[in-house]
Amino acid sequence: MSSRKLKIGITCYPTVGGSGVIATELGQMLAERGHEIHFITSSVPFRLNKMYHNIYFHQVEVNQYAVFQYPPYDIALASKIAEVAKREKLDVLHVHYAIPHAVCAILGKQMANTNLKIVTTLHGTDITVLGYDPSLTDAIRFGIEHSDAVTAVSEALVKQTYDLIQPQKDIFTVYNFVDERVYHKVDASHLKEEYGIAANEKVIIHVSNFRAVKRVSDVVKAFAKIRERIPSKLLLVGDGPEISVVSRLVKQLKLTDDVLFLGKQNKVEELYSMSDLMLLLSEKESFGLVALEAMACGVPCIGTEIGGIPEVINDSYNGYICQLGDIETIASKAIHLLTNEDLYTSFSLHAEKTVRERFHSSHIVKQYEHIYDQLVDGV
Ligand code: GMT
Repeated sequence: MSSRKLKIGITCYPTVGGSGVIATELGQMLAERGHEIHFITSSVPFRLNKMYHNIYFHQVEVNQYAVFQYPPYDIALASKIAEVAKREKLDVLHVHYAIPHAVCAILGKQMANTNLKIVTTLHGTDITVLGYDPSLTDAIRFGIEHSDAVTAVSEALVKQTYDLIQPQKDIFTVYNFVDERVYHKVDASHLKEEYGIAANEKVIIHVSNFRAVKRVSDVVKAFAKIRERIPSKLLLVGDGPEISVVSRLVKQLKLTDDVLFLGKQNKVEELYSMSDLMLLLSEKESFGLVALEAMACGVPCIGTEIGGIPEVINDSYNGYICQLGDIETIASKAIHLLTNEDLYTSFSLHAEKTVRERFHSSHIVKQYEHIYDQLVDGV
């Protein structure tokens, strides 16, 4: 346990999404390690579902005034950061996303006139999407360069940030993690039965926010080919803009009985535990937290050679890496794995081992603590 107890503010998007999940889990684990945590967000983070005496929540409220065409969220957040930083004497503010959170943190620090240290974690969407919009590049670079420390969730994202934004700043990779107390294999055989899935059927799972970049249609197309050879069901977990396109494709391919649309779910660890394989076939993905969650439950993954995915899924060890859109290869690798028991068992064990050895929460949380300590000590 770190000897120094810090007062740490955390700002993130509190709604469903990997960055919000990581920010919240990190806050909880830091609290368990004795730090005082102050979430400064627009609503209570959705994963913050346990009571901690040393976690506080400060709501950012955005008032609607007729004179403003858009509600001034960024100014409201900066003001709240200033208020909390001053009153609570925060040592560190850890923000997730350069835009708008790092920029708001810098403004809030100036308003408060304190020695607050700002740590920014890049999660990908701000860089991969906004980095291509030249009107925002300067703002992202400003947020990065004026943070005291910057981390990114994969080596690929570090590289992409330098390529697209060219900041004059060191960016360190700190990988994502899962709470191993939650994500591990549990007995979910009853659930399989309740979903009406026969014992001999394999279960393939995909979890995402159904944005176009997640290429959920490729998941369905690959599943259609797997289904021709192996009795199986596809679980689609999550919701988002592409859902109607995907459900149309499922009908066209006559897979209605074999694809289960489960919508947004909370206890995903039980769904992973009843699954045999995860497909993550995105065209943009800085890390792929859902792959790590599945692997922690012993589920091998097939992912695309995109962004940080190959840093999580190691080809032919705990899963397979395929080219984006190469449905034939994705399906044939899935069939090979699902029909070869020894190979499957070794991939499944390797998946759990990878999470334990490379992405263990205690190891990752210590890396963040080390960054905070160095900043506060002025090293
Ligand atoms: O993938 C999304 O659309 C959500 C986004 C978010 O902000 O939560 O996910 C990003 O951050 C996650 C946590 O670090 C990563 O696991 C995802 O790979 C990353 N998404 C993209 O890069 C597209």
